[in-house]
Order: sequence, then structure tokens, then C-alpha cells
Amino acid sequence: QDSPGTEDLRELIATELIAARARTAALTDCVEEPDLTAQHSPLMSPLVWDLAHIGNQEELWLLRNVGGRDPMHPEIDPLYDAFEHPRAERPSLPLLPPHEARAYAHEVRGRVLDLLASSPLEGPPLLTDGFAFGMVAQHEQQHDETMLITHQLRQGPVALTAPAPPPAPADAAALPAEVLIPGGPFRMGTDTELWALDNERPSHELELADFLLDTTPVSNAAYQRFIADGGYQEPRWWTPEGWEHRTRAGLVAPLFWSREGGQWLRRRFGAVEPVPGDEPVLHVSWYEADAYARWAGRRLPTEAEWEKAARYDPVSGRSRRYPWGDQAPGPEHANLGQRHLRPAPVGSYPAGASPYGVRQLMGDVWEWTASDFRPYPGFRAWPYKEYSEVFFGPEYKVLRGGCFAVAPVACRGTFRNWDYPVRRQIFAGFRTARDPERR
Ligand code: AVJ
Ligand code: FE
Repeated sequence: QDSPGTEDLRELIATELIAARARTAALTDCVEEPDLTAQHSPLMSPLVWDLAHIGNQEELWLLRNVGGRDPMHPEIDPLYDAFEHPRAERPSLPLLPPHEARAYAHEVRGRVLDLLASSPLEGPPLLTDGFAFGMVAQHEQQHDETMLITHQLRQGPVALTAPAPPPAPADAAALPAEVLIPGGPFRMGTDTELWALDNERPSHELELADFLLDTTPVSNAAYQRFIADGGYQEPRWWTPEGWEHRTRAGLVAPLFWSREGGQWLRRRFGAVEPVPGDEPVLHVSWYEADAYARWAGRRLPTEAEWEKAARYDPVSGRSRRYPWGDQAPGPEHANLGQRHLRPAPVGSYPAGASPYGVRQLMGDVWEWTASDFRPYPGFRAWPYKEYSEVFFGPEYKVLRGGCFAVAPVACRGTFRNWDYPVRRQIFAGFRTARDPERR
């Protein structure tokens, strides 16, 4: 990717910071004070914590580290350090009340826009290509996704609304179930993506064998067949840890599903509706995705397979930024950015398909992969080891592709997300893969 000129970069940064704040405001202005300070789930922070944490990280990285300014309120730093207090503890901290949290984030932002106007956007690595600004815009958008998860977990009437995604295109029903991705060399990760985070770097070549990948994410209808076939009652589909967890947690269906009068219903942002068969399945753990794949005679794709399917251009042999090419995501490519508060039907977004014809790799639902979260060869923690490095290891599984709640600035073919294999509150689904039959 070519580096944009300084003025274009300033404009891009300002646009991204403003877009993130508009989303933050939408997520925090739509409920009253008690809903901002309450803890809706022990898995999540109160919304008012995310709000002040967004401002605090922006102050830390931009005003203090880039701008060399003194801390505005050093006494609040420990409250908003994610490593000092686990989420479950945060409601009992003396957090800034909503009006103070808003005023703090607003004050920081005003000073950041002043700093941006006078920053050279080159020189020290943190400033090069406006990296710290891009990181902060991504960080706010990541917390906007986190806050949307909190909204989904919240009990009570609907607070957020958005138009439904477009209906499935005419060819959706006739798509091949899977496509062959031929083996060969593939360059994974990036050295050039403008604001790629440390765990996406460096790029490195690897060799993959032929594999077949689902054309679309697994649908609710397909997942209901797994349930109806007794998939949750059959240990042979599950890993030992998965079965143990399934049993202890009493899993029988995706999170937020309930059974009424022979029909599966699902709660979504305060409304209850029949589970739509043609939507990608959402709110399943890695263990459930893995069990489904085994039941279907398949497996989850590895992270490298997923990225090859999303980025490899068989004509040039090059890895591209997105399945459709190098252009930034538009509304025709993918369901991103909380434009819609649900995934689009399977088979949507033909303009966002990869060269091999794989659809919806970006947006809609995060996709669980088979892979543990590990550093790439040559990884260097940057600019802080608490972003990625402290999470590397076998206890986290990688998710790829972003979901409807992810902003374009925090989504690309190289972007890596990770979570525990038991987690279901995240907007995660999956697609499956298999090896070709040997003959
Ligand atoms: C990349 C989504 C796993 O929310 O824990 C936010 C992103 N890091 N603030 C998370 C993040 C620091 C992170 N995930
Ligand atoms: Fe954070």
C-alpha cells in the first residue's frame, strides 16, 4: 500500500476518530444513566467504564506519548487500566459518572485534534504514517464492538435500532457448497498495511496443501440440523474438553436461543424473533463450532487457510488486502460498521467475494478458526506487549474476518482476533473446511 501524503493522512485520521466517536455516542446516549453504570454481565464492563477507558487510552497514547503532555488526571489511570482490574470487578470501582466520563473523553478529543493539526506524522515510529492515531481510532472502534456486545447481553426494551441488511442475492441458493483452494505458496501477514497491529506482522511465506472451504458461513438452518440430529447429546462429535464444557455449562443451542412451541426463538437487542434459517449462525463457542464441523464430516479451517482464502490472488500470486482486492470496504463489499445490527443472509455480498468465489469472509460474523493464537515468526511486540503478546498461547483461539459490529478501520484480511474457546457472547460464527479425498 502506498503511503498517503501528510494532509490526506491528517484528514483520514480525523475522519476515523470522528466516526468512532459518533458510534461511541450512539451506543452510550441511547440508554439512561442506570444502564450505563450497571453491569449487564460479569463478562462485560459497565458501559461507562468503556467510555472513560476510550478517553484514557487516547490521552495516554496521543497526548502523553506522542504529544509529551502531562497526565490530565493521573489518579484515574489505574481505574481504566484493563490489567489492573478484571471486568467483573469494575462496577465496584469509583468510576467517573457518565457526565464526567463523557466530558473527559470530549476534552481529550479536542486536544488530540489540535495535536493532529501540528504533528508531522513522520519521524518517531509511533508517529510514522500516523500509527498511534490509527491505533487509537481502531481501539475506540473495538470498544464500540465490546459495548454492542454489552447491549446484546442487557435485559430490557430495545435501545438500538438499524435497518435490516439487504435480502440475499438471487444466486445465493444456487452457490456451490464449497470451493477448492489449490495448494501452493502463500504470503501471510503484512509489512505494509498502514495501521496493522503488531500480531499481523511480519509477513511470511508458507506452503499450504489443497483444501476445500465452505462458500458461506454455516447457516442457522444447517446448525439446527446438527441440534435436531442430537449433536449436543453425542460425545463423539466433541473434543474431551468441549464435551466437558458442554456438560458443565448445559449447552443445548447457541446463546440467546430458546425453544417455544416446537420453534427456535432468539433474543436480539431486546426483541425476540424466530431464528432465521438463512442467516449465519451466531453466538456459538469454539467448542460448538468444532463439534458441528466433526458432525458434518469436516473441520474448522486453520488460520492460514482462512487468510489464503481471503487474500490470495491466483492471477498475480500476490496476497491482497481484502477478498475483493485492495480497495477499502464499501457497503457493497461487506456488512461492517454496525450499519445493520445483524448478519446478512448467507450468500450475500457477491461484490465482496474472493477470486475463488468465497463469500462473506469480511463482516457478518467473526469466524472461529482451528488455530491457537500464536506470534508469527519474527513477531515484535509493538507498541505495548499487553495488546497481543500476553495472550499468545494455547488457551486462545483465533477468529477472523470481522462481523457486522466491526468498523472498516479495524477490519482487513490480515486482522486477527482471539478469545477463549468457551466464549459465546461475541458475534462469532464459523465456516468449515475439509481435505480433498485422496485417491
Ligand atoms: C482484540 C478484541 C481481543 O477487546 O480484548 C481493546 C481489543 N485491546 N482494548 C479486546 C482491545 C485493548 C481486544 N481484542
Ligand atoms: Fe481497551
